Amino acid sequence: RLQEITRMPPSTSKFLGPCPDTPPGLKGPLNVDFDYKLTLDEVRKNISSPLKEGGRYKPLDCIAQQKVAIIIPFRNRHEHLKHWLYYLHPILERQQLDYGVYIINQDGEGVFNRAKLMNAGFVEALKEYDYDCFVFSDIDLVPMDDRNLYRCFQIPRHFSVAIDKFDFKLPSPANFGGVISLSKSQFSKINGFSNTFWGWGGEDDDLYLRVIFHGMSISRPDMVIGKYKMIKHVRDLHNEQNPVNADKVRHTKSTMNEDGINSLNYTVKEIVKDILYTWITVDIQAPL
Ligand code: UDH
Repeated sequence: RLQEITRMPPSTSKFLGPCPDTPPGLKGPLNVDFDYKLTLDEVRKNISSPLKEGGRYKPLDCIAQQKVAIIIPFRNRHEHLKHWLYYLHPILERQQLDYGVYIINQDGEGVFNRAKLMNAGFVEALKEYDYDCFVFSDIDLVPMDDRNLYRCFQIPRHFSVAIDKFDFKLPSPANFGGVISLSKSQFSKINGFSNTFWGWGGEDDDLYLRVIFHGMSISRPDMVIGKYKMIKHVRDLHNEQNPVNADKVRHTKSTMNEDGINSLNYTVKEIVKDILYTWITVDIQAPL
């Protein structure tokens, strides 16, 4: 027995093959509810994946096909964060991703800017690791089927196509909000999100147009695999619907190449590494 063990190579990592296209451990449809009460510490204890500090994971028995940064825009949604982490870490492990979770926390009480936080997340995640795929996800959306693979595709991907709040129907064919992915090159090609959509609305439509105006389209899972539960909430403070935003989308074509990753400015106030996530507080110069 001892002989057998000593004959094994000292490190098996260089002998690992690529992970299969279809991860073998997926469960399909999942039960998702938000009725349980757990503290963040209980969530930490509950998750059996061998996570590394910063909410990082990679499969142990194969080389992941993609390196995926999950970027979540955030302010004052701690209950939602717990639910998201509780459900998503086990799903992402089963999906055999080499991934990291980035919570991009908007500093201060100024007007919220979801899209600018996404851009900051893209830049910050790339400082840490050579990610080739970016999943941008709202904190309140949990997939109800783990076959909805959080990875990148030949064209930008829209994951959250059938949300319970919208009767499991796609609100419009141009819908590109909620949970989406773009590869590093797709995101760079469109110059990321706009930085100028303050308050609620429009930034997801602007992103959709950026994709279309750069000659791409979007792909989606079917309406069974693309089911989501949204955590119920009221409208947040300082994220009122902004009537200016709808009009801005009419100018996307002329503004997109000057407004985005290439014009992004923000300052990092704090980076905290938890076992479940990397928490980055950013000052995005929000108007009060
Ligand atoms: N977000 C925060 N904090 C905020 C605002 C937004 O973390 O104060 C993030 C969070 O990830 C959220 C995402 O930005 O999931 C999108 O914002 P949203 O949830 O406000 O947008 P949604 O379209 O809801 O989901 C709109 C208001 C719903 C009012 C419902 C009244 N029944």
